Amino acid sequence: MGDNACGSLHADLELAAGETRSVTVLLGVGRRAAGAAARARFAAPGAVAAALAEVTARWHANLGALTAASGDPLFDSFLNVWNPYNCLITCAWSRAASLVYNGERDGLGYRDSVQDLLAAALLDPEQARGRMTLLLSGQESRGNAMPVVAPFRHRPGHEKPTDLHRIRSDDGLWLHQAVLNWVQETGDLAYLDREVPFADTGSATVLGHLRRAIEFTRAHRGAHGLPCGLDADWNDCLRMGHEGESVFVAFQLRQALAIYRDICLRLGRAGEATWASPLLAETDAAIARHCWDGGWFVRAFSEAGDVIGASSCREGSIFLNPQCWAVISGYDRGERGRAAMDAAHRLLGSDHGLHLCAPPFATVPCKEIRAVLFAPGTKENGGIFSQPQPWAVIAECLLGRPEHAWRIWRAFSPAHANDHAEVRQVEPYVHCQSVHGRPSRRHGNGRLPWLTGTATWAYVAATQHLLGVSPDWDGLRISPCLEPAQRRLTVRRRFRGRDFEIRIVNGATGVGVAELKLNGSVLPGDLVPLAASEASNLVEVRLN
Ligand code: IFM
Repeated sequence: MGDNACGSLHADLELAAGETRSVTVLLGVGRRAAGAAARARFAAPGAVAAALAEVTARWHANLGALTAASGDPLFDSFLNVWNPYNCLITCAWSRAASLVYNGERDGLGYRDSVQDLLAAALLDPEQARGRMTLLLSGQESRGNAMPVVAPFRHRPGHEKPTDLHRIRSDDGLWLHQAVLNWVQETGDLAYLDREVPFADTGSATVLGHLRRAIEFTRAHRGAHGLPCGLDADWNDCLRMGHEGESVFVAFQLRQALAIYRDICLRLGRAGEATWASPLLAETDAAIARHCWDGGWFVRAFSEAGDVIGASSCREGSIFLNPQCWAVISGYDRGERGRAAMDAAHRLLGSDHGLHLCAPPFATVPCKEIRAVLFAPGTKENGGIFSQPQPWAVIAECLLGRPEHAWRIWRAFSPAHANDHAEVRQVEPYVHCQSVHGRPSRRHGNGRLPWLTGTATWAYVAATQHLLGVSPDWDGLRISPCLEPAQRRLTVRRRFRGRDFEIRIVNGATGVGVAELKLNGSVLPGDLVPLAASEASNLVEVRLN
């Protein structure tokens, strides 16, 4: 009748006083012979305990990649255990095994799976490399990505090209940040020159794949010179029309171009960097000309020429994503970036996080904004969508505003919701897709736990921006963003096989490094250079 299927097993045991017996329940999917082999293997005494010890050790190794002692036990327990666990489980299952999707889809949703790599790069770089290569081979030779890559039947070089009307405009542009982050984490620059097939035909180096994604986006631009919305962008419900334009994707494009240029400079490919620079300037100019509404950035332009997410709109007059991405993409970290985020706090803020848009949709045609199908204040229709919350945290850290950043963090953090669990309803150790917004009678109720891109972004926001320890080409970049009350904290992090204990002492502002010492020696700037480090290191940081 549409609810979730449930099976149960039971075994009757009669125990004498003091007697101990063990029952092993073996579950799996596969061929009969593999099942028989597994049964034989685990029948041996001690085999189950040994396998469990192996699994436990592997999890500890993964989770031990980064730990923090911040003085806030809720922040620490979530960051040290549950958030990375949520990230790796979400990455492994992607969205394929989700009860939410009722098993209707047996592949990896492209955009979500690429974003999952951001956390996996630190927690399990080898697993991330395999997944990244698979996803790169889900990019088609035109530069777009297949909406779903099904690992078990994926045949790189032989997939049918996706119908242009089914292509999502954002998919391929998540690759740039994911690849950069992985390469900076591992130091494996050679990966950028690895040849990977396209899904349909031909192949290119990883760097070539990144260029192709940019070329595709540039080849599909609309009346304002901004990227076309195509089937949808990150927001599944926003149907701008094929020729409509997405401001969110425009920010993604400018970020992709900036990353591409930086990678090329690093590789010494000046010609490629010179290709990207004017395109970046052109993208910025189109954004400057068309996307600022006076108080915030608009969300999109429909094929019919209507603006979406502007003060003139009666429904959906402001959207959260473009405000965050104007800052994240590096487009504006000054006056407009601050004004845009201020508008987001003012018009979208609540105790449970920032609403995705407001006011909710009620009368727009469903074929333009599918969110109108959801009750006001839920999901994409003005709910508090979880994934953009860490984007807002990151934006505030990049603006150097710790109070805003930490306030948003606490508002959407599952652990911090445990004191109002009866409202949140979702387990306090896992992120959920969205929370009912103010227009809903259930304001504050969380929905759809586990398989959400929130996990990976929350991890990035906490580790790289709040704690401010990020992988860079030559070492670890230190840029914490702390509230005045956070006087000192410690981060332990693995980086390219070496251990770093980073002790941070706050100053008056909570941002900007005043002094940095590596193993007792003062270093200039905010980079801990790998070349100057040892197997085990003490980093002492004093903030401004
Ligand atoms: O970005 C999407 C995601 O791919 C699936 N869940 C909903 C998100 C927002 O529409």
